Amino acid sequence: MPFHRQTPILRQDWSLEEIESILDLPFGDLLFRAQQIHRTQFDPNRIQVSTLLSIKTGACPEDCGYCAQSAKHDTGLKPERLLSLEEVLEAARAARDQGATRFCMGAAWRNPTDRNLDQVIEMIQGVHALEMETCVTLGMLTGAQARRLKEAGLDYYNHNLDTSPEFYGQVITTRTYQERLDTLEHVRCVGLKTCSGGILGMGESRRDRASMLRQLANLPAHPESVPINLLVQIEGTPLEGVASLDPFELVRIVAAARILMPASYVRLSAGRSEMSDETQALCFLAGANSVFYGERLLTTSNNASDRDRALFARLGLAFEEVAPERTEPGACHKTLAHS
Ligand code: SAM
Ligand code: DTB
Ligand code: SF4
Repeated sequence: MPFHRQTPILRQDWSLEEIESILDLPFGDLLFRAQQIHRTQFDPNRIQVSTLLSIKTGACPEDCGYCAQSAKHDTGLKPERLLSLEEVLEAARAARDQGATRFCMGAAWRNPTDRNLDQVIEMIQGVHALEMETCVTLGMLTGAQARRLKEAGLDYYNHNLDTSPEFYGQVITTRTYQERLDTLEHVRCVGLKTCSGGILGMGESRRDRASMLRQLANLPAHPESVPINLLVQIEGTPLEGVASLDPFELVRIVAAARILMPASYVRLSAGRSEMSDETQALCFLAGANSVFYGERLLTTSNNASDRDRALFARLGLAFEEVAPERTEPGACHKTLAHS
């Protein structure tokens, strides 16, 4: 049966109490509500798949407490230079041959230099020529850098809020929450699609999780893509050994993200290789409709592609073709004095 999308009701005025009461719903009621909304916006039996590649690994000056790539933590990771254009295109072709429709390139930078951007732009153009959607995550951007990326044909920029503003300082001290919001504004205001989400299981409270969702859902335009990562614990990072999250809490957060941001893709991101098939299936039922697909994330392993294909087949989920245009380019309500 062909899928007909309804006009979404989008709100950007969620209160923390409203979100907490959504999260407090009986599990069945929460999933039912998320499913109802999901089915007004998406074919429930299709999943969007993106493949990740770390184009520049390690030696990052930031101190993000979860990250294998911070130079401030002794994680044993070997830093690598920026990959060559040919290395990137070879990986993109392989991802395309496996069925991925979007290729996401990540760099361990606080922010790119203009010279870095010249090189990444060649990669974006090369991947675009393979008829894949492009996404990059390069750290903080100026308005002028965001504009250059847009002009180069980039589709998505990933920049996660990662957690609540209240908990942020316990995880990262080398940048502020406001700096994250500023980059998101630059990205939105040049008409790039935004990919922004966070990480669960870092020792944050339920209230922090609600507060992070509130930040995402109350942005001037909902991110087109919302990655929900489960912390991948890395030896040598400050967050190694933190108590693991109840899988039902993960499912609840996915469901709440779906309810708050009905038209956004919700991506079940890092941490899938530690989840059971049943947990992943519950997340898809709760409204997750995108995953990272391919054997590796940035520095850690992802689910094997054949395990993923088998799971999707068991659930009757088909890969989505290149996503149709869903939204008008980012509503730009400038709050910055200059960009
Ligand atoms: N350096 C850029 C930045 O931080 O924006 C881009 C790359 S960074 C690795 C991209 C995102 O990966 C982070 O914002 C975080 O959400 C996620 N991430 C990094 N390490 C992770 C981990 N160990 N577990 C889960 N997510 C992680
Ligand atoms: C996102 O939200 N998660 C991805 C991507 N965006 C860049 C990164 C996950 C990294 C997991 C840990 C690692 O492989 O180093
Ligand atoms: Fe650097 Fe990004 Fe890792 Fe933070 S998350 S240490 S900014 S690579």
